[in-house]
Amino acid sequence: MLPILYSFRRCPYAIRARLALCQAGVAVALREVVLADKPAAMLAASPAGTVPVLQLPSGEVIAQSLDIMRWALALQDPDGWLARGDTPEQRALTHACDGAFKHALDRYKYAERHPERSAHAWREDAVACLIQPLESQLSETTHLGGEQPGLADAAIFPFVRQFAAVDAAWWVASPWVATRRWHDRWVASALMAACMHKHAPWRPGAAVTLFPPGAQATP
Ligand SMILES: N[C@@H](CCC(=O)N[C@@H](CS)C(=O)NCC(=O)O)C(=O)O
Repeated sequence: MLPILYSFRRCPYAIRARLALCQAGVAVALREVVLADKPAAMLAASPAGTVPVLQLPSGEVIAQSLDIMRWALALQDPDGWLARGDTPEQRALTHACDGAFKHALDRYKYAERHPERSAHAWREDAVACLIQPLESQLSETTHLGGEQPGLADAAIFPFVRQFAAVDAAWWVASPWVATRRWHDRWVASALMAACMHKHAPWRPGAAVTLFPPGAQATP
């Protein structure tokens, strides 16, 4: 029996979980979810109803994306993502990403729903709490923990991807050269390609979709 991953292709939390599972080479049965029509089996496993959710064969449920990343990399971590990418400084950046940055990103992205401030003001907040700190580190090293990527890079990148896409013309002309280079490397990576395949929504009784692509059901 494989662990089951309830996932949504474009969700940044689900993307970070898939990046870690793929990097670790840990096989799961992927169940693509439509957020407006969540499967009863997923809600039974995790009533909070957020993706990603990982349900282990033991019945244990991991419903936080960072916990799924750490679970996968604790099993197999061929390139040392945990050792390189989980320092206190990087944890602080990931915390800023999931907190203040995500808050500002949602409002920058859907500024019309938050007329109390302009899109520009939300974007300034997002830059101050994450993009600037990223830029100062990535001006020194290719990735957050050195020349090779680690956990924090994979945890943070999907959110920067979303930020960059809100106003792509602004992003490509922005002064965040090192962060853009880092973002572009991740966008073009084999790992992202493997994580972004499109899958039809899962229905009870559907054939198993193995993830990462090419994974073997039995070791
Ligand atoms: N803290 C959670 C957050 C996950 C989350 O908020 N995912 C969003 C999708 S990007 C979600 O499922 N939202 C519920 C919904 O849209 O119904 C984690 O790290 O996994």
